[in-house]
Formats: sequence, C-alpha cells, structure tokens
Amino acid sequence: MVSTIPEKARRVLRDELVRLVNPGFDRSLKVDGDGVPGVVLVVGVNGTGKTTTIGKLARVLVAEGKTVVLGAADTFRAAAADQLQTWGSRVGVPTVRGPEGGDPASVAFDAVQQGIASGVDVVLVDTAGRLHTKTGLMDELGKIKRVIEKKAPVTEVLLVIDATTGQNGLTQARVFADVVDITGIVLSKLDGSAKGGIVVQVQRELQVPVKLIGLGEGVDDLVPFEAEAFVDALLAES
Ligand SMILES: Nc1nc2c(ncn2[C@@H]2O[C@H](COP(=O)(O)OP(=O)(O)O)[C@@H](O)[C@H]2O)c(=O)[nH]1
Ligand SMILES: [Mg+2]
Repeated sequence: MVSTIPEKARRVLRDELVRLVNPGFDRSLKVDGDGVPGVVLVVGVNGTGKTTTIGKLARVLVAEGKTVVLGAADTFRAAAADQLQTWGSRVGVPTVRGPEGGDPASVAFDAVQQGIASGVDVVLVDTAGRLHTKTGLMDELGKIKRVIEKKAPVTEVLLVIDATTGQNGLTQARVFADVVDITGIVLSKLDGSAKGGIVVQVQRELQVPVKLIGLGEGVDDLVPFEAEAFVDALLAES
C-alpha cells in the first residue's frame, strides 16, 4: 500500500542514521585508576563548555557514590578557577587551584597529589585551551598529561565541542587530536537549536566516540550519548 511507504522509508533512514552514528562504540567513561585516582583531562577551545562540563560530570560521579577532586589547571584567568570552584562547592567536592598565571601542569600535579592523599576515586582537570599557537597548546597539554602520569593514569581525555559551532568544531577537533590523544568527545549546548550534525564526521575523523552531551547550564544537564535516542531527536523535527 502506498500509505505504508513513507513509514518504511523513515524506518530505513532511521536504521541508516543509527548505523552512521555507530552504536557499536564503547561510550562508557573510564575513571578507574586501579588503586590510584582515575584522571579525566578536559580539553577544548575557550567557551565550548569545559568548566561547566566538569561541574556537571562531578555531579554525575558523586551521584554514583564516587569521591572527586577538581583541578583548576586553567590558570590563565583567576576567574576561571573561581568558576570551577563555584561548581565544586555546588556539587560538594574540593577544588585545587594555584596562583593566577601559574604553571597549569603544577596545578594538575597538585590536584592529583591531593586526590591520592585523600584517596578519592576521580580527579577532573580543567584546562585553558587557548588556541594561541599549536605548539603552545601542544607544549601545555603535553606537559600537563606527562606530569599527571607520574602519579596516576589519565584514564580519559575528553574534548568538548560546542554543537552550535558547526563545521568549526571539526577543525578544532583536528587541532586537538594532533596535540593530545583524545579518548572521548563531549558535545555541549545541544539544548539549543543545534542538532549535532557534526557527530558522525567528528567520530569518523577522530575515531573516538561522543560519550556525553550537554543539554543546558544546570547541574543535571549532562547525559550519556545514546545513538538511537540521538537519531530519533534528529528525525523528530525533520
Ligand atoms: N545552553 C548551554 N550552555 C552551556 C552548556 N555548556 C556550557 N554552557 C555555557 O557556555 C558558556 C561557556 O562555558 P564554560 O564552561 O565557561 O566554557 P569553557 O571556557 O570551555 O570552560 C557558559 O555560559 C556556560 O554556562 C550547555 O550544554 N548548554
Ligand atoms: Mg573554563
């Protein structure tokens, strides 16, 4: 019957989109440090939502019964550490910070050190992500990672991409992937008009999955990425 064709087509389209989004990816967050804290390094361009994501992620981890320390390795502006600390108090976890303009790697080191000393499960490290020069970024992130790894494993390097920036997000992903091994993508600001059409390309480009999506500025606005739900949301308004 003619009337059943559109629905069939829709189903085929849905299946094809789900396949493209790759439901086979392991999207679980790796935070097990095996005897020491697992460390999650959060990177990305300024304004994409790194600090907010860390606050929301801390909330998720605390809700799972885990203990958390935040490291304010964005030392470029004092306000950045204040913002992270505000999130820390909101969620009830301590924030380790250093002097404004101080060495980001040394703050990251101190945070992990404190995490080990107090026996927490996870340390979440915020970074500045200034795209001043690629070598500058590489030096900074590389050093942060190396310094942390003297003490505990970096179990995740999450790249935050603002869903509203479109193709620009793909360019950012390439730059960051060149300087540090990304293990997961966080797509922020999907609560707006953005539909996250970048998901397929960025996963293909980096060969890592979108693990989390940001759906707002509130504490509970970070959720796991689910391929099928994502495709259904894409199709709902088309
Ligand atoms: N609507 C919305 N806003 C967000 C989301 N994530 C972050 N923001 C906002 O984006 C702005 C930049 O976020 P911030 O965490 O400071 O970015 P950072 O510079 O990468 O640390 C802030 O105003 C956040 O409240 C999200 O998922 N949805
Ligand atoms: Mg920030």
